[in-house]
Amino acid sequence: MPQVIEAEPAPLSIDPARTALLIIDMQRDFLEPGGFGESLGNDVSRLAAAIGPCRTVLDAARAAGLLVLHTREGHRPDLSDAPPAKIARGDPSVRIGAPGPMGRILVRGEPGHDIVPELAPASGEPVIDKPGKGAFYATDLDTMLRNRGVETLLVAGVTTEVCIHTTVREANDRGYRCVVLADCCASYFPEFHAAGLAMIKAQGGIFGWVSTSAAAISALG
Ligand code: TIU
Repeated sequence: MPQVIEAEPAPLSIDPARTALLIIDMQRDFLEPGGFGESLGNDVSRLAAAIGPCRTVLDAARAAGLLVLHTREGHRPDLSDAPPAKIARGDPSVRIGAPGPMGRILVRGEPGHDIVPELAPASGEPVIDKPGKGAFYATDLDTMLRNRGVETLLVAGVTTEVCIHTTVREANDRGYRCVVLADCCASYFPEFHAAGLAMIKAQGGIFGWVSTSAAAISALG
């Protein structure tokens, strides 16, 4: 049964059977002190506000039987999939692969790579490990979505102007309709969060739509 979700620049009709919730990189490495986000000089406490709204949408999506997918940004322990240009940023003592209080920074299998407990994936929910900012680059996300007939993505996670933006641009070019849930996303820079959302919905929705957790829950309910 199609449902209408309130969004900008215009409401959107979605078919829940062809809609997926994509939660991007809600990992300890970005949200907690001692991880990758803090190693880049960021105030990681700025991302906490997205956890609660993400959880309410996650609960609603599970109750509605939506496909839920989670992504994690990170690298193989030998860093063979980490471009040297990506590693060579910031303070050398806390670069990707360096030891930290949550294990090696941005490395798969380390505690910091885990999704925060509030949003832990449930059994059967695909988890996509991605080496880049975009969730489609060097992953099987597109294959999974096409095999399930997905046409619309409800997008949540961090950070708005980096991994959310890159993923939404990749998804838009692949033909998916992206509805970015504003309060389920966050940035270390409030002004980038606001500008990032404005860019998505400008020009008649050039990359997608912007909505809220409440609107998504209402449409799924
Ligand atoms: N630094 C920053 O804002 N973000 C990232 O490095 N990755 C994601 O956004 N997930």
